[in-house]
Amino acid sequence: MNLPVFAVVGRPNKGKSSIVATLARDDSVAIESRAGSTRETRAFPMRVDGETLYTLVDTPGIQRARAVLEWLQAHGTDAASRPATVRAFVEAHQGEAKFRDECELLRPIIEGAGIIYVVDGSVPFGADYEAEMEILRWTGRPSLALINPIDNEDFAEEWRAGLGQYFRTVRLFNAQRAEVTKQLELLELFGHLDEQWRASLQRAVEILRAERSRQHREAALLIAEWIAAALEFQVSQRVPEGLPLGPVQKTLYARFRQELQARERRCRRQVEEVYHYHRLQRQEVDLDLEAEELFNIEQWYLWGLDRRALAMVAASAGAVVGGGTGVVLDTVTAGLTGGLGTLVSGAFGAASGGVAALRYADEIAQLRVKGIPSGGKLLSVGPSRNPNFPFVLLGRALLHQQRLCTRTHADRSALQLDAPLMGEVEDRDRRQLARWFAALRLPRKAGEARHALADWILARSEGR
Ligand SMILES: Nc1nc2c(ncn2[C@@H]2O[C@H](COP(=O)(O)OP(=O)(O)O)[C@@H](O)[C@H]2O)c(=O)[nH]1
Ligand SMILES: [Mg+2]
Repeated sequence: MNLPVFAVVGRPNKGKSSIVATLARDDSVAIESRAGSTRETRAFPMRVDGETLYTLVDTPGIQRARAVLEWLQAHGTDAASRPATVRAFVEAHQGEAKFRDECELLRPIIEGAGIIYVVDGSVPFGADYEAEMEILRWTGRPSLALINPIDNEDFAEEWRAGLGQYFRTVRLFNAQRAEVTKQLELLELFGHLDEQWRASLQRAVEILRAERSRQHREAALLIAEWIAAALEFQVSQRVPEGLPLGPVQKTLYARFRQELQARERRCRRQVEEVYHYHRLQRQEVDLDLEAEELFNIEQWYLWGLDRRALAMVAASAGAVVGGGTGVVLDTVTAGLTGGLGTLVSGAFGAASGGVAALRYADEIAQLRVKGIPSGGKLLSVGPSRNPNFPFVLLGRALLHQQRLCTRTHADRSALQLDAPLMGEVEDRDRRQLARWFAALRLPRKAGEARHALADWILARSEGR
């Protein structure tokens, strides 16, 4: 089958490699601020489930267009023979150092690739670009031009007019930030330019749409599973008769915290894999159980969870549970280990007058001490009963997922995860979430709640 191949061409440092990375969804494509870093032509196939849908070819920058065009004009006879003249140029200059880059970038085109010509919309158009556009026209291959607004769009209109003389199709396309819908539009556009690729590209677009939905679904399930697991997470340790409990309490709480953090990181890596990010750098802050997020009333406001809302949420969750007392209202932080307990009372004492607020705060992870028949004690920390805990986990997971969905594989900046948690959860949704979180804590209802939560997360990611 004749699969579409696109050669991405243009001057050095215009975002060619970035467009290849974005359209091939490949974060291994080399992108550098140094001009002339791409010296070889390299093909990057776009594969879904092992099937190649189309191929992007990254090429070195055009630099000696005028000399090439002079050669072509001296050797070309008529318009019909122009593509053959371009081929003759490549054959005649094969291996010559002077035209090395030009031969490299023309080769895939004379072998049948379509052309994506890239310019920078933040610098002015100039007549000296005309030689290279003319060469591309000589190849006779289907083509379109993309204006990449590297710093801004200041000269986009000027470019549009200039490019319009050489290309039937000109689009503004941000190499590093183009949304998925924009990427798919571009593929469809190319299908219209070349009849023989129309069917393949239409199919590619359908497969990519389906893949996107599958990715959102998998990510939603991973996040729901992580939150469900976090809500039942517990660590315990035996302490032989006669040994002091204090030191064990401390290490046990540290373990609880570290393992939760590790699980959250694991969930994030899995979600990144789902969206095909394999070498992301991140700017992230680990889940901190003593942190503001959980104990700071400001953060609750961020979620719309002021104390009254939280009490309501807890009460409605209690109704679902059917236990009368609900999940949180009656418990006090009695069981907390010293350090954490002090911290909680400190934070809330200062913020809102002590015990009343503590009642809503609940403990993050209750410490339990049980006698065991063989002698000694069993100490356990968790699971967390704090009503705010799953909201914080969800907020962090949604932020991470949203950042992944709105970036491209050309963006090499660190993933910014130290932003505030997302705030826009509607009142109704918040109450619904609280009910699912309560149900997640009940073995009989957990499965159903996990699915409901995953569906809710999925609905939020649609359209991204
Ligand atoms: N801000 C911004 N920078 C870009 C964009 N496209 C490319 N760059 C940067 O420009 C430089 C060259 O990009 P690259 O894709 O390697 O260009 P190439 O030489 O044409 O392949 C890199 O530092 C990119 O990060 C863009 O759309 N926005
Ligand atoms: Mg490059």
